[in-house]
Amino acid sequence: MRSDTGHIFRLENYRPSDYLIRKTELNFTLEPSETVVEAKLAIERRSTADMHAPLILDGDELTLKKLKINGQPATDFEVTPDLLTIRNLPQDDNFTLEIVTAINPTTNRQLMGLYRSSNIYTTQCEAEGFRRITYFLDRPDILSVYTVRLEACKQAAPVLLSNGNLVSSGDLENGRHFALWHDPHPKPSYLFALVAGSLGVISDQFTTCSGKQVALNIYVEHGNENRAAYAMDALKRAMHWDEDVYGREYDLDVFNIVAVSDFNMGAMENKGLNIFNDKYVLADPQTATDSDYAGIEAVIAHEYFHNWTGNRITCRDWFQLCLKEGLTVYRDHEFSSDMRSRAVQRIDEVKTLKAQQFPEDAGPLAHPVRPREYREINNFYTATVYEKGSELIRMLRIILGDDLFYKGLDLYFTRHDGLAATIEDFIKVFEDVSGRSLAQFSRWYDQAGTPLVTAYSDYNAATKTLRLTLEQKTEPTPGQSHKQPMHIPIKFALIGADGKDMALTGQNNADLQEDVLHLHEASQSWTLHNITEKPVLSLLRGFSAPVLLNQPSDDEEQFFLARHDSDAFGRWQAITRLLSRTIIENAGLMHRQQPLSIPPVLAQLLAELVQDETLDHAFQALCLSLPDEADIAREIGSNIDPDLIHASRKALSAAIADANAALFARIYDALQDDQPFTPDAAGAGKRALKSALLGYLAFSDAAPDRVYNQFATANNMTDKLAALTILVHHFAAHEKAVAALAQFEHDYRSVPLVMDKWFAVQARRPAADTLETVQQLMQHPLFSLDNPNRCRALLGNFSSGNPAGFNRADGKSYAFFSALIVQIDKHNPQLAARLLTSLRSWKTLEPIRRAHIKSALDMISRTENLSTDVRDITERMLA
Ligand code: B3K
Ligand code: ZN
Repeated sequence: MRSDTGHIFRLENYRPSDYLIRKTELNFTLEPSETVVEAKLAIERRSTADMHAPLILDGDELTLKKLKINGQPATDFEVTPDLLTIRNLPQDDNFTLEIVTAINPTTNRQLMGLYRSSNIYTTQCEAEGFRRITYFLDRPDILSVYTVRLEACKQAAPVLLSNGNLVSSGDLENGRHFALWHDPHPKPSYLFALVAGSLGVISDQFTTCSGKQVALNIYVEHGNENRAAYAMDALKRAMHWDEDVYGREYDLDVFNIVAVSDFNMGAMENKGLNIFNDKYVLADPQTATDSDYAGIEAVIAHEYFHNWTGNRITCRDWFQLCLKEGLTVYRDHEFSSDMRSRAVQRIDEVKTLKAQQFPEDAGPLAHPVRPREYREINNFYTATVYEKGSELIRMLRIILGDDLFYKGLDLYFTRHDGLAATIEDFIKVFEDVSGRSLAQFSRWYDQAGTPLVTAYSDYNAATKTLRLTLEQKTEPTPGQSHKQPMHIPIKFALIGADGKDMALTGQNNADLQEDVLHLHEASQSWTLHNITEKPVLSLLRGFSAPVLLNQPSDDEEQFFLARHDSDAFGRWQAITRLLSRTIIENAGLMHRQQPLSIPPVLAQLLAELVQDETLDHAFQALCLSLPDEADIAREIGSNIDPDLIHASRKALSAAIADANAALFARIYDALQDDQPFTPDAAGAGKRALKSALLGYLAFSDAAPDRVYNQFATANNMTDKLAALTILVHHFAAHEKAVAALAQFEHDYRSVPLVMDKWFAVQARRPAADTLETVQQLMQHPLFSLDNPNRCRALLGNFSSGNPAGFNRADGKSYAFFSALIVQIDKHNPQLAARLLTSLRSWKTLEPIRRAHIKSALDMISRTENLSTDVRDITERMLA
């Protein structure tokens, strides 16, 4: 492993490279334990560079076999596994460099660079994996045209793929064969990919808007071919959508996707050759849940959309990561909204943002959407860069309006096509098309932390005016003690007693569009005229800005919004607020050993919602699901006792279940059907509602049998897994739960992605002895610390999906978990560092647990030879 240098990379130190690599020819002689890589690079010295500037190429664990300059063996160079420095280069500004390296794909357990997974050679180069293949200027502003020749044993690797279009292929002596690929689009090294092995394939075609035929292939492990149809369908829909909505056409003859089982993240957008984690390709009704289907649709689209936002226009440096990621997440969110229910999609997005990004922004790992410094770039593929990055694009669209937003993007695509760009370039296109300054808006990229917006309103019946005041405040974050006011667009409406939005025309205020308040100052007021009755305020509609909203308002107003807000998001927000308040209040009462107080109107509200036939099932399911324990913990913010939150939340579920037992049972029964499974949004909504109801029915006497019945009779994985989860989480020791777990294991032993669900369900059981269960499951023959999906299923779900079970007051889970992080770090630092971020909110826990976590982090910190990845996260968490 590359050793930790402790070096900190800073945006302000960016400078262009002295040399460019115009062409890259690679020849791979693929062998499991020694693959030889011959690189021939057409180098150009920049006109601004010093003639004597050395050429310093990045490497990582490389063995140099040969080095030639203009065909002659090089003499003046220094080489280590991590660096190749060449001096006294030819006077001519253009010369060729030939580099031969040898690498071992089989022992590469980091899953970066070239590695073998289930006998398939595959690569992952983003962010800095290409330097594990050959010495190179491994930085995103070095764009090169690649020609790649692959050679391997034909029997072991009948499929040979790389980026671009296939030029030629054929047989060689000794049972070997080759393929030659050429990618005409200059690209950074992080988008290089190759795949070689024995794979099954499903194929299709796409005709682009200008009539070009594109061959589409999805390669999978043999036997999985019949589980790739949904991914193919999603790909074609994504290709159409990008043409329709953004005018973006695909630009090669072929688009290949390969699904592999050992992959550090979800997928990778390599030019013309996307490589995916199995999880985001393989699906059929028997093995995939509705959320798996939605995930496949979103990730297939996301990687495809990168072809323009990321590949054709890439990032100048890694500080600009959000340039491609935030924008592409925004695009995949919009795609999913168009494919499914927009309101439900938006609520899901906000739930994810709040669950993943808000805690990051509120804790020791907080960083701006565009960080200014990093020690290990892999640690910055975060919810802040991705999800908050996407929210910034959404705000930009609200601020500019649709027309200027699309005009700006068109300009971005023409002005920067084929280049490596920055956030400043991106902002500039919108300033140019609108003639407006976006200087204040740009602060969103540089200032970390979630702004808290407090709203006050004052209605004057005599003057028929409403005075609205909004204040914003952002708490200090690491390295940023002073925060400046941001431009925050707050969508809003005033709702009259009849439950309808009031008309808001002619308000004559520059910072008030029809339905948006533009907050620029630390505190700002608006006076609205001709308001004929005291309205109820619906604020932050559609979650128009990634802020925390503090709106002093009584429960009555929240109930009103829960019933009448015409914005579905606003409605859900009001319901969630009411449910959270109740759980928090009762946690306090429990702590003081006082009787609980659960207003019956809450159960009544949910009963009304579930009977309202104008609402779609998915939305009803969202309203019925109580806020997660982690959501509640975030609302409380400090001195958290996860046991109290768990108990209080459960008490509220029980009370709602009790009050609505007959109604919920009736609706649940009415939702049963024997229609064949379809993965569309309507079917998914129905299943979500059914399982939300079943969750409440778990509190009734007949529960285990009823839940087991859904488990046993389900014709799809969504229903089956929902039932299994309820059985295991509510009735762990009950014979039905034990039987269901055993049956599930028996039925799906040979399907790793489904076994991940089996591991996850057990890891998420909210009980003190889940630690022992997890320890036992680590001995399961199908568990492996080498496989990221298995680790995330068992250890990720335990540490970040089970607040009550993981946070045992005796601290034993923390000790166990931290020891494992150290162990995983030895072979897969990225995975270890990512898992470790589960502890990012540790400072919000009550003092006893906090002290235990501190010791666990101290133990990691004292460990020698930690990777840069884990050292960086540990030190920032302890700072
Ligand atoms: N760009 C990749 C992520 C690479 C992560 C490297 N540590 C997938 C994506 O965002 O589409
Ligand atoms: Zn991406």
